[in-house]
Amino acid sequence: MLIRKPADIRPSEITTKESYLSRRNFMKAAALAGGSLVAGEALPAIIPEARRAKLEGVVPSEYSTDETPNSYTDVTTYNNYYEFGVRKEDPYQNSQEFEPHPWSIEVTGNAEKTGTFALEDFVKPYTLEERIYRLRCVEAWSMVIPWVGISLADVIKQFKPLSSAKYVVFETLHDAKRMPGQRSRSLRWPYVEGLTIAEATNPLPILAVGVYGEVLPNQNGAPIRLIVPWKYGFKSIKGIVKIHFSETRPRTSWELAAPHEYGFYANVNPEVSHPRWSQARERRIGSEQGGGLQSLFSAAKQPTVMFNGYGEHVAHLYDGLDLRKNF
Ligand SMILES: Nc1nc2c(c(=O)[nH]1)N[C@H]1C(S)=C(S)[C@@H](COP(=O)(O)O)O[C@H]1N2
Ligand SMILES: [Mo]
Repeated sequence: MLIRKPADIRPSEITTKESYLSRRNFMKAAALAGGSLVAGEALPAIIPEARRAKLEGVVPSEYSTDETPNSYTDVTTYNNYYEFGVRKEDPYQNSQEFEPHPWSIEVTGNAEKTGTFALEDFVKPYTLEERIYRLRCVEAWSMVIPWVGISLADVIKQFKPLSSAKYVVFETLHDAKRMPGQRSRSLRWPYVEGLTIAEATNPLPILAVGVYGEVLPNQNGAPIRLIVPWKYGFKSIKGIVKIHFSETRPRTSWELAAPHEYGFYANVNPEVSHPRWSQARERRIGSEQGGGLQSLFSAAKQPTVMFNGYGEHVAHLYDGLDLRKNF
């Protein structure tokens, strides 16, 4: 695996892991001391338009993992985002010209409230939380990423879905002029993903607008993308322009591309192999471990955990469901 260093990011601009972690500990201590006080004082979410702008009023989340996050370079140069090309380095290399502002999100379907909302207005009512989550790609690699986002459950409740809304469907921007990967038929466009209403209203999923305390880089799905930490990475759709409350289950992009390989549920499951490879183990991405024992260690595969380790929060969603059939 070859990871290129972003040429136009000076090392001084990259948040060092040390300074980042000490800030994180400070935030944790503040949260423990102040609890709701800290959350109560959070500013309404404002999404600045400048690249790498800091997000204000971010509060730490109880759902964060204690694992050490991957470096900023790992998180922003090793990506899947077929709208900008199919190789891991393509999204970083091909998305820098992309302008994600202005941006609006259309909410349609079986809900009391629907309409088209400017990104600002869409995000404003909610608290920005830092959620450090593991991301497990179906390709058997993983990272730990300090996302910043808003609770998807809070957003969904606000639109008051009707009882006929059984699924929440998400769509990525479809604009081949701005997304060069869409000029090829690597997938059927627009990219579509979906969750059951129970999954979408579970406390874990977020709509991320930032990473490492800053606005989302284009390659990570700017300006807004989904994060569903107990599912394979492809469920975490980027560049969302549409949210639809549906009575019927959507046919998602990866299901359409290869139905035997990518199921609708896509729950991380070490016992159910992808038809072409095992899901029992995973490789933690690590390009900046500094060589020696550490890099040997990080290159080694580690066992994959059921539901990516989030079982206590989500296993009940699948009671009585055969997870081999419903993969
Ligand atoms: N629109 C869109 N969303 C997408 C993808 C994509 O190709 N297009 N790739 C998915 C896959 S396979 C993964 S593993 C994650 C990667 O997210 P990251 O690059 O921020 O780590 O994004 C997901 N979201
Ligand atoms: Mo993935």
